[in-house]
Amino acid sequence: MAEWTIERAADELLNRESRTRDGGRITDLWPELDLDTAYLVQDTLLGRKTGAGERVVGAKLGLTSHAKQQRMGIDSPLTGWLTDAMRLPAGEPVALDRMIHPRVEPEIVFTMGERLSGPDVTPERALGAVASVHAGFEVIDSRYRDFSFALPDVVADNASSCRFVVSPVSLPADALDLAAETCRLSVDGETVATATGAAVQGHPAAALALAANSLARRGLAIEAGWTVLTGGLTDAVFLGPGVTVTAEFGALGTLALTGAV
Ligand code: OOG
Ligand code: MG
Repeated sequence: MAEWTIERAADELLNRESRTRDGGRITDLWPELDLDTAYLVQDTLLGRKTGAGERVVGAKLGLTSHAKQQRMGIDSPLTGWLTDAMRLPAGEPVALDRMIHPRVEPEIVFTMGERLSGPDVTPERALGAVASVHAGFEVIDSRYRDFSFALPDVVADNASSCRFVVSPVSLPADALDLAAETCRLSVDGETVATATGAAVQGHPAAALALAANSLARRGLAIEAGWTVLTGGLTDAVFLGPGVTVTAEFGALGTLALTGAV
């Protein structure tokens, strides 16, 4: 068997994605895959996608809430990339045929008005760079069997990114109390979880600052115009054909998503 390299790991994950097939943890086969190397895999994977014509439109945070950390068994937040191919229009059924085992999670989403470059970004400075705040959904899909991974695995896999939806309703950041913003998540009309914005790192702006500071360690910044997903407020829920997931936010409005039949 050929040796594991950054390129091979990126190709393995891309192959799983394009064949809609999951597989075992890469760290089981390549125990030397550490966090720094995993981010190089993530960037290589992104390079393959942009090389094929996709455009970077933002960044995502993952595992920023206790609910998500507990479910995935990993207590460290991470970042990943968003491309234009992942963006879905709000209100349309989501085609599931290219996905392995999709799950949906409600998130508070920022549109950036200014570039935000770490290190030492504070939540206050982060919020000052925001143009608007929105309700959103992330559809996550892991290229690992049963969403079972160690931190380097999920980092390499671009933080289980798959699709995202941003509500057309937007508010300026200073128009609402983001830590107190409520979210009720329901599946086919039945409430399954509730949370407030404080679920993500105490405040969504703290999550945004965390993203800027962690990207800065790799010489990267959050660019003006980008979309930033601040992380699932609640545990993610299964998305199947005909399943409707609704997130009722306090000030940010209600957003619903249905799996196409
Ligand atoms: C990892 C991605 C986590 C979030 O919002 O916490 C994430 C996973 O749960 O598979 O996107
Ligand atoms: Mg997410």
